[in-house]
Amino acid sequence: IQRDSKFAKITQEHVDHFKGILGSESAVIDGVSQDATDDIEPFNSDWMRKFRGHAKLVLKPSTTEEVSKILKYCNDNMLAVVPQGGNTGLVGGSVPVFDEIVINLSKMNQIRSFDEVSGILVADAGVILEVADNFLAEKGSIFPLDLGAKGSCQIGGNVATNAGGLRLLRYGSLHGNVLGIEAVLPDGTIVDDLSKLRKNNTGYDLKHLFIGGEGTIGIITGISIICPQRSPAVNVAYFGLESFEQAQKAFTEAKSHLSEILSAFEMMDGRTQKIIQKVAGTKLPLEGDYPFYCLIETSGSNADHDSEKLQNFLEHVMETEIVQDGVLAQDQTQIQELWACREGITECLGHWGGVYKYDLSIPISRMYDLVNDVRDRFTEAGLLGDDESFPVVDVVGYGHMGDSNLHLNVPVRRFDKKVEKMIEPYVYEWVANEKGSISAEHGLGVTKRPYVGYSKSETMIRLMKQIKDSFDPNGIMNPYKYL
Ligand code: FAD
Ligand code: 2HG
Ligand code: ZN
Repeated sequence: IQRDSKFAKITQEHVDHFKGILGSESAVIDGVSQDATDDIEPFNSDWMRKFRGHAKLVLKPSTTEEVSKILKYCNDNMLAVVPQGGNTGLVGGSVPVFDEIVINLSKMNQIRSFDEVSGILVADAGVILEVADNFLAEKGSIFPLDLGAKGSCQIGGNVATNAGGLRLLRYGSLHGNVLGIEAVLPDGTIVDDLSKLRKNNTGYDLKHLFIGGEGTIGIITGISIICPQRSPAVNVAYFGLESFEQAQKAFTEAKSHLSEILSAFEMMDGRTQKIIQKVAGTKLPLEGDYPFYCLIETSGSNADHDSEKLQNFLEHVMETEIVQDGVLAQDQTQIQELWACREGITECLGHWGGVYKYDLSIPISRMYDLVNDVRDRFTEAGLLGDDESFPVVDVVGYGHMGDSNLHLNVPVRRFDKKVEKMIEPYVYEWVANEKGSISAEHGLGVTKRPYVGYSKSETMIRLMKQIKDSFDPNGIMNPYKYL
């Protein structure tokens, strides 16, 4: 793709104008007069170090009014922008493609209110997810979303990507939990829809366009979200299984034995567990080697009752040989150790240099067949192997099994067109044949934009374009992505 010449290039005059809006110099990082400075680098490259933009300007507004003034000026002057939260997105959506201005929300980090009776939290978009959750923990509540990047991702970024995460199985998606949104449109209009109502059937529910909108129609500056009671009793079990069929049986059994206390059901293949052992030195919880592992979390209100249920479940699945071996965390430290076997995978996969990532919704019975098919393709082509001469290190699968969401990852020693051509569009065709989705939770960004047609019809894409055009007629919001 080429830089769209309709966008203006940043001048010193623009920079001076933004310095006027934001007041302090620290809210503007500017490499206009020099070449892009070191300070700008982290805002230009994504978490995977796969995408690198060339922004010369990063703006860090502290208030919704500042965001409004910035966007209005950008829109009037045809300056393209990229909204940026914690920059942990995995589809290249949070960094510029060319010289778009980065509007980073990290200074908008205040909790606005919390209602202890209803559990409704209202907060700035730039609050870090873990900070929000720690705040809620003190009030006996929990943020209804949890994910491995919680220490750096922002709740506004989570909403903008409609992140799914580790507890969707229990609490549902952000489309259900987010009650209201405050956002700024490209022309500077502030949309104040920070509703605290659970029920409100008074016309089109426009907040849903911002949830998962990936910064293409406006900037989310605040959210209101319903937060459930934090369960005093949390238990985690980790077990090894002989096959993916057994993992499916274990899931069915978990639903029937643990029912209302089941809060997560995650699957990791044996390869991912070997990788975290090798790369991060993680001590694996079980002695033997198994092709599949599952992690179950329960959250309930009565520790004794829940432990007994989980213990009985574990005995049942071991007696019936659904599960080969298992372990139950005995304390908080062990809970974290077990979770690390799941949450640590993404980081370790980057170890060899690059990763091709596919985040897919697939009918549960077919989830792992794709991983095997892709691995077979590389093996047959002689591209996968242990030593440096092979570009592909391995083909692994893990993910939110309870939500039929597979994370297919292909760690590589170097990015290679030959490798890419073997997976794309193969993977997308495979998923479309199963009526799945080519992006279950990470979004479209740069990487999935060309392939949206595998999951959305022409009519749907046309309607999406109409929505984009009506919110952002100049196309300044996060260009070259999404659509
Ligand atoms: P960014 O990466 O900064 O931005 C993401 C997108 O949202 C970009 O398009 C950006 O333009 C837009 N955006 C950001 N803030 C705003 C805003 N205020 N207004 C409008 N647009 C905005 N995702 C899952 O769904 N489930 C997981 O389990 C999960 N686990 C992860 C684990 C790791 C280790 C990592 C690195 C990522 C993981 N992700 C997961 C990816 C996930 O999308 C992000 O972690 C998170 O939701 C993005 O938040 P962020 O603040 O970092 O947003
Ligand atoms: C997770 O569930 C994230 O850990 C990241 O969604 C998945 O890296 C991935 O493919
Ligand atoms: Zn995930």
